[in-house]
Amino acid sequence: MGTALIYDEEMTKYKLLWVDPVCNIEVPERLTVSHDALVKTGLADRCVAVPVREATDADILLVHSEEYLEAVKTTPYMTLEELKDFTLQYGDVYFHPNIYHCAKLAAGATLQLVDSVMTGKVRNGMALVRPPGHHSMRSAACGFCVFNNVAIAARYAKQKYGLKRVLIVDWDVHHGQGVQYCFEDDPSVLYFSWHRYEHQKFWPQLRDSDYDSVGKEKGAGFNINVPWNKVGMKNCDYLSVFCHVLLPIAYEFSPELVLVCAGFDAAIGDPEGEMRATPDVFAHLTHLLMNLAGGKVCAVLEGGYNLTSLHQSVCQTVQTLLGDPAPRPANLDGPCTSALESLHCVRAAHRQYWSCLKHAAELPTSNISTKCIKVTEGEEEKQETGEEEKSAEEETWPEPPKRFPPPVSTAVVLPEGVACPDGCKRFSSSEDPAIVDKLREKFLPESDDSDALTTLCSLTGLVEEMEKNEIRNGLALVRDVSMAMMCVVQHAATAHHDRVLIVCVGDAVVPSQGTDDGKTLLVQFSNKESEEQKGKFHIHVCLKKGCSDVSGFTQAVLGLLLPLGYEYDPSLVLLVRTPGSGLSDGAWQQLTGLLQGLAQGHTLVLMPEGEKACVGPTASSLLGVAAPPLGKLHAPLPEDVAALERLRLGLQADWKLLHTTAPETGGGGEEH
Ligand code: Q6P
Ligand code: ZN
Repeated sequence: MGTALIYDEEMTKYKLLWVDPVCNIEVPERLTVSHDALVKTGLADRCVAVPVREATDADILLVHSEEYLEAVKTTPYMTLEELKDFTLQYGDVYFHPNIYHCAKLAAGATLQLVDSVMTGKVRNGMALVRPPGHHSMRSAACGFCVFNNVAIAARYAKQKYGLKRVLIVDWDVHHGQGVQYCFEDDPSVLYFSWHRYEHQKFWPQLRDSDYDSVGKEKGAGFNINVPWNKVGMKNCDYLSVFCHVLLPIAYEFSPELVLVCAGFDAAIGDPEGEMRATPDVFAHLTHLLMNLAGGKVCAVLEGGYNLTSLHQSVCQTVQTLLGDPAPRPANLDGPCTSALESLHCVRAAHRQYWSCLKHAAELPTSNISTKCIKVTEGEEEKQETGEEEKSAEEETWPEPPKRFPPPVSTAVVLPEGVACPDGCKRFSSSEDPAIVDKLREKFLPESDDSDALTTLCSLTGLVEEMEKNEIRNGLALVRDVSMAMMCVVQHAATAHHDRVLIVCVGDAVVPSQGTDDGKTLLVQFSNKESEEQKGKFHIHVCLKKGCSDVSGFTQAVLGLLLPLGYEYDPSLVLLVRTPGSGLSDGAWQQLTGLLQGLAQGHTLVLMPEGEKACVGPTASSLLGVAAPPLGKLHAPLPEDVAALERLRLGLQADWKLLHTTAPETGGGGEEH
């Protein structure tokens, strides 16, 4: 199951023909540099090349009016003066004799991508297109957009494949108001957008772009706007919104297809966005979506005007779609105050629609929503002084390091008689007598269980191979998970793993000694009454029904474990499943899949010998196969919601990525 790449040079064959400082950033080179970078890095070769096609009138009419389509159809025959005039009736867009042709190809390319994914020809894919789409409306071009590629694709997918739920994630830095207007009253299409807003001072300056536009009528709750009221948002701000807004809602919604309005103007160096997220963040944003909808993710290019950060971000996205491990997330120093304000407002606005947000702070948002009026009425908000402000174009950032997938994806340590799953490699390390002696002394002092010793020996070898990046991840069936866990943790410390995240599912005797030095972070899920918190690095998540309630468990994973994991930034993830954890295969696969965004995919899974049946599903998640969808989630148990919220609040002092509220509105947080 591959990754589709859809591109056609024809879409570079139109450009701005007159002087217009607003439109001169939308250049053909945006496509050529992106495509060239994919070719040069060898990524294009690894994709399945799918040809473009022209969208038909019927396709276009799924979203646009006949009058508008007919009007656009006349543009190829216009003179320069007529084109200029035609352009004037719309905002921030230009026409060219060849743009109608390209707009048909852009929409058609998007539909080809949807077809390739929906028919199972590929798992996921990306379409590099011009003109972009998310601003165009039923009867209007806008913001460089002629036809709304992604909106057309959503309607097409619903019609042709009978889909009931489509998620559109718009990570472009502008608000795709065209998409919002198209699906505002439609609960079958969930639209999420973050965008530079600055209390309505930033283009397109719409009141409708604020967090309180949640959708209308039946579609109420299915439009999610995250307005950025300051520039300079960073990786941490983006990831925080994914963990605390988008992912919980998306998992509750359970889409059958994910469409991404993949603009890259939210990246550093972009003159439009003026944000400061580095290109590698798109690897994580992509990865975090790849376990939704059974992995059916279609990314469609929208904006992105700094040619360097654009091509770097496109490569990060495509490489992640191809399944290569994401780079370690860097500099997650906590979301800024303004981002936390936005986060708080969005969660508050949506709490009545989504059970995952039922507990969202009931704190006031009015002081934030009215700010726009205050700001436009009176003095400009004063910019913080101190550091010299750099213009977006002067920003510099290191090129994202090359991502090398290890030669072996998944190694397994299994007892004889348990078959090695397809695609995995059986692992055993040569038994160095010195190491064997040490292991026996430490872990099996008065036993001559040579099988157990061999297993421990293999585990330590496996950890070393992961450290050397020879093996990506691994899975072991062991007799005593607690002992194996101790052994791996101790060995990891000597094998130069700086930090190990231990995720323990179910009740196990976990070592409490040595878990407060920061070298390990232990997060344990169980139904055992939560004893008092054991410190920053030993976190006990207590759920009433343990891990058997999928909703509560998912909520804990998305809102607690992921932010903790991202902030901790481990070099190894140790995922431990204890006997009788009660976790369903589906939820376990989601957990396994999501955790691989950390530690460059270096996850070692330890499972009890009795759970042979789980080897197959686990291996498949480790190999990068998307987890099966969990289905629409019901509301988690109220007592679990309350307990999780208490835990999150208690941990906020130590972990900034757990914040969902700005200091003035409650909670902690810091200005960047
Ligand atoms: C930006 C228009 C704003 C002037 C303010 C899919 C891509 C896009 C288009 C942005 C249009 N000018 N300086 O459209 O969202 O990036
Ligand atoms: Zn944009």
